[in-house]
Amino acid sequence: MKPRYLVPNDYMADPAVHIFEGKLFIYPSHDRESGIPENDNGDHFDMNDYHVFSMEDIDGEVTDHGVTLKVEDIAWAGRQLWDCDAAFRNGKYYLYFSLKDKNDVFHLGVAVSDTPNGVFKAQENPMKGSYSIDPCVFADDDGEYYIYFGGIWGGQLQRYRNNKALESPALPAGNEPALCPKVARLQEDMLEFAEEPRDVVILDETGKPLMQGDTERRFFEASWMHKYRGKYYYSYSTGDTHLLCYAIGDNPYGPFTYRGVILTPVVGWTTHHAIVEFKGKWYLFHHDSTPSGGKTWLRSIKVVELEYNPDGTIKTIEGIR
Ligand code: FUB
Repeated sequence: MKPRYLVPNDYMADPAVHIFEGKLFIYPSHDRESGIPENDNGDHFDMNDYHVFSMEDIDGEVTDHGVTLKVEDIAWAGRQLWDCDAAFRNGKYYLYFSLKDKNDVFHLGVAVSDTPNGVFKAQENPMKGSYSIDPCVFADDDGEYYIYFGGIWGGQLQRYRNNKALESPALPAGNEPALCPKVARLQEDMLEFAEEPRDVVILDETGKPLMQGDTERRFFEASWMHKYRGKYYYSYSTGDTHLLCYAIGDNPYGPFTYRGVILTPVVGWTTHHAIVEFKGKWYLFHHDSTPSGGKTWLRSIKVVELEYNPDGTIKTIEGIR
């Protein structure tokens, strides 16, 4: 399949994708030109609402369901609606989002709707004990739901250790184990963590945790989880080395063993994705900044087919063709 841009008339990024009601539903963040200069904190990603999109077929029409949640409708909001994800449980749809509070600290929020396309109503407060960015919710076959999250640099993960805020942010040294993304099982009401978040440990081929200096393999942001032939595939972005990578484990908590690159760098600084099976084929939804002429803060979502090798490894996709 030829890679396809999905929303050519606007800028959307960070796609999360799920099959609801037999259709593909896409939950992106909504980039806009705010005039804020680019910096390492990501201040240029000053997004202030979300749209939801759906498709009945991978090459079919993309329906824009309009604005489904806005910064101004979230009581605890400061600024910056970054990556989000959605889940369905017990007849309700839940939208998980990254947002800075009034003190400019990122937390995760939840908003609820009766339909997959929203409108979503946000809870009064952030999820208790949540921090950093990029929620990804995974529904396991046994009925449990898990939330993965975290992102370094502008995503603020370096401000925490053992789920507690540090007095001053600190990244590990290059020869120390890398900062890990987090995972927690969700409560049955889907509104809070059911447990303290745990580290998602990514191991190298010798069984040792990846080091912070291993920048082509260590975690930076953009968690995604999918299951293939009974194995758990945790995938993520390496941020400043611009790769989408994956690691395989035997359960939702890991550890996961690094297995390779899913997508080589694209045009634009960030790379972010979702992997889903739809009508018997697997797809990688991701974004790049080609349509905006390389402006990192104006990204466009696209889809391309993803293929596995017979041994369950993923065939690397070239980001720039
Ligand atoms: O869209 C803002 C941030 O850029 C996301 O939260 C990160 O994953 C990166 O794509």
